[in-house]
Amino acid sequence: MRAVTSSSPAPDPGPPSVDVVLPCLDEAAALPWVLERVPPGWRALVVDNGSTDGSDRVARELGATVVHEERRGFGAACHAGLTAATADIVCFCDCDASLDPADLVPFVREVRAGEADLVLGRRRPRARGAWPLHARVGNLALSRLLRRRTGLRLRDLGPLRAARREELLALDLTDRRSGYPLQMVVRAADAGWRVTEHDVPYAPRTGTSKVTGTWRGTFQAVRDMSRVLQEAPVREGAAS
Ligand SMILES: Nc1nc2c(ncn2[C@@H]2O[C@H](COP(=O)(O)OP(=O)(O)O)[C@@H](O)[C@H]2O)c(=O)[nH]1
Ligand SMILES: [Mg+2]
Repeated sequence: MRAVTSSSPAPDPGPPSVDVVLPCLDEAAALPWVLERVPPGWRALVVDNGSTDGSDRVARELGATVVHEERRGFGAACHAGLTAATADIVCFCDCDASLDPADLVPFVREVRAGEADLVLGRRRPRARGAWPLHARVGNLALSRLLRRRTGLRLRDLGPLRAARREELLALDLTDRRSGYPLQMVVRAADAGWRVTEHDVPYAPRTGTSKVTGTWRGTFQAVRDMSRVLQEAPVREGAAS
């Protein structure tokens, strides 16, 4: 038997079975809670979007892989994570401790079993203040518009989700701001994906909101999402 010297490289753990994309803008306070809940064997891809609170260092110290994305915007962060991912299945989760990455386990099982192509978490607030009223109302209105546009009956358009990496890339998403999650669902529906939705607990975030907790963020989200809903369906094989 050959002695293992201290200079031997650590055994290659092999490719991750699942990559979890965690868009992150100044979430140092939330990162420990989020990262310790990423299921074993999965890789946490923290996409740092120009944080100034040391989020990248905290994430690295906690064992996450850090991807840097200069361009601001929720979609820019999510898409950089998707591009950096290598696992067959990619999940998305906010990095603010409002959603638990461990809740993604049944989502991944469903995608792996071929029972769904995109699984979404329907946010169920566990405490007052987890979800501001205007955000809830906006989301409900959005679900109606989505149903009219695609026929999909969803009750939320939450950020917790799982799908296959190559199929996600093939959707060719272009939004890089708040329309990204909606565009993913619209294009998935147009492509005939089976989209399912399951309840997940939604807790008040740690730290301050960048989107729905601010007027500017809310206004921008409404504008971005309206634009996505006005897009003509992408037809396969259509000349570009
Ligand atoms: N809005 C926004 N969020 C970003 C950006 N980059 C990363 N994020 C992350 O996206 C997630 C969702 O943002 P959040 O402020 O919680 O939005 P809210 O849940 O609508 O209040 C958080 O994990 C943010 O840190 C960015 O450039 N803009
Ligand atoms: Mg949030």
